[in-house]
Amino acid sequence: QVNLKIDHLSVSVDAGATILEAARKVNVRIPTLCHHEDLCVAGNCRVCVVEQVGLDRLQPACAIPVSEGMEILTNSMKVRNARKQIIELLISEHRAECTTCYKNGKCELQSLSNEYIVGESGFLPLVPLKGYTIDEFSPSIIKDDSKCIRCQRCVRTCDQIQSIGALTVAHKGGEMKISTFFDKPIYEVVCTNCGQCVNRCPTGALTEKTYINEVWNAIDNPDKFVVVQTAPAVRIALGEALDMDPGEIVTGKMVAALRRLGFNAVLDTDWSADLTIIEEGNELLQRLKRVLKDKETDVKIPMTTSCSPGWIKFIEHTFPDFLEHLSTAKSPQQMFGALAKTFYANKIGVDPSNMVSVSVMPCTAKKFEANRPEMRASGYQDVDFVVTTRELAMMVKQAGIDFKSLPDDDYDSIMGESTGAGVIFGATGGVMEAALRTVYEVVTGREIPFDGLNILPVRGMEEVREASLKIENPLPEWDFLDGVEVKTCVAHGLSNAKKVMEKVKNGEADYHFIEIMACPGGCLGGGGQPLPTSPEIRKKRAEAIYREDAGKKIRKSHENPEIIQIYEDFLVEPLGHKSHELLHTTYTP
Ligand code: HC1
Repeated sequence: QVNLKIDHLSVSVDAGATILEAARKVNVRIPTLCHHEDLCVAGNCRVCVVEQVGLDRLQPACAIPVSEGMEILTNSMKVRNARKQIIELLISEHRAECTTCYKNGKCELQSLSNEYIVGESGFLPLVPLKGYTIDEFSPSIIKDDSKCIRCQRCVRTCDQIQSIGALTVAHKGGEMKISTFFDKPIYEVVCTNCGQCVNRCPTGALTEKTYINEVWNAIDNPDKFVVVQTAPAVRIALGEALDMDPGEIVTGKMVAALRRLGFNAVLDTDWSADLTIIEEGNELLQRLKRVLKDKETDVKIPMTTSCSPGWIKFIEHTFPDFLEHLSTAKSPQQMFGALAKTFYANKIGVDPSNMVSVSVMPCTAKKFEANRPEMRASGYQDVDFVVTTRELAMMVKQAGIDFKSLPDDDYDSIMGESTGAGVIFGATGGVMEAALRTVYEVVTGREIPFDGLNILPVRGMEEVREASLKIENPLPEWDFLDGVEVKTCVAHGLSNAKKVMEKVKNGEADYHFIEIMACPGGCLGGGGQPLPTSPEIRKKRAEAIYREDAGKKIRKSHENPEIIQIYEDFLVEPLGHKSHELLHTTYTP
């Protein structure tokens, strides 16, 4: 332990802790910009400077480790003046169009300039804004260099959390900028559209591309029937953007809000998550049969999940020889979209050319996924517009809805009923848990032997988790699985996906099934979720997801009555002809 004083308050912290961490321990707030809890220290914005008694030079609190007997002043006149000048310099190079900026009210630079009353800065007229680029080509992300303060949070996110390096630092000194390979649009480089950079950008330099106006136009058009689906992880995070605390479950209020916004049908991606389990679970069993029983050698095991579009883009770029390991099942968003404009349109008597399919997702990559050429199985674009959790919150505010006082409404039917297995898709390990609940029961005729259906080994925030499950006394059809230890692996964040895939590539992994989600924590930590993000916030969202699961009457996908019904009415059987036409696809390098 190291003992020091922060603003005359005594504090003890572990050796190696920074001044910033010590200050937080005694509830002293030091402002930061380049610092982020998820990322390594950069120390390049200098906003966190503090005074160390006995030293002339100010110190960046985020980068300097504590030492015994240190005395730190975080709020002296010297510190305040320096901080104000640093903020003024940042503002002088920033296109400060705050009132019209998408990040207005959520911009960390804006908050600081407000706190330090930067209105009368001498720097403002001195440093003219240079020529800048606004890259709007991507369907998911907008990069506006004129608002970049070069803190490099995005660069560190792309490198450390995602192992991609699509964003890099180019040039030096005053010319320094955040760039891409040959300064190409992000749409043309190895960006996976995950939006983790957007979540950590302190200003409006990186934002999601919004489709709010397109959705309002569709709702206002009397000739259009507008259906909306809501992803699992939206219901446990939307409240954060509407003055509620992290971890509050707002499923019913969200449904009520969507109805008041004017959507014609409010349906649930959790329903198609249940459907995904049926299709993907059966695909896994078919692959295992072909390998273990029929001794086929060209069938790819381990099979990996395929619902995270950032992960799909990553494997396409980074491990193109392993694309056949991906399950052919489309993501729940896209299964829903394909069925909305076929099965559902037919059921309610709406011409699919007059249907507009909207999804609310925690994810920026879902915008890209909806636009992929593979996603037109209905004969139309299956999902027309994707809005993030943040965009939905904005629509709720635009409509003047008092979200907190809304009643709890129920989803419409059909394609609105879901199980606990569907909702846990939103947390890392959830797809695996949902699949195991169903697959084990299909193979043995018995419920999976975990207390209360909670398969704890696949839960949690550990970067890579492994779990195995021994099959004993299967039903006669599956006797080749008797005694087989089904080995599974779960990874979240693409740097962890890379570690797992390197093992697969090097023949060091004997897994049967791998779940990969592109974002830290899974979709609950997606690039479209309310700001800010931190390990603590993601933990609260995960706890909420599992509470939602525990509170569901039905917690296994194969017991969802609306899933049973669609096989009876339309799909006939898992992996059947209709399923292949609408619910499965393959990706080519
Ligand atoms: Fe996800 Fe999925 S869980 S990918 O994270 O499989 O975005 O929430 O909607 O499609 O269901 C996201 C979340 C989401 C799909 C489902």
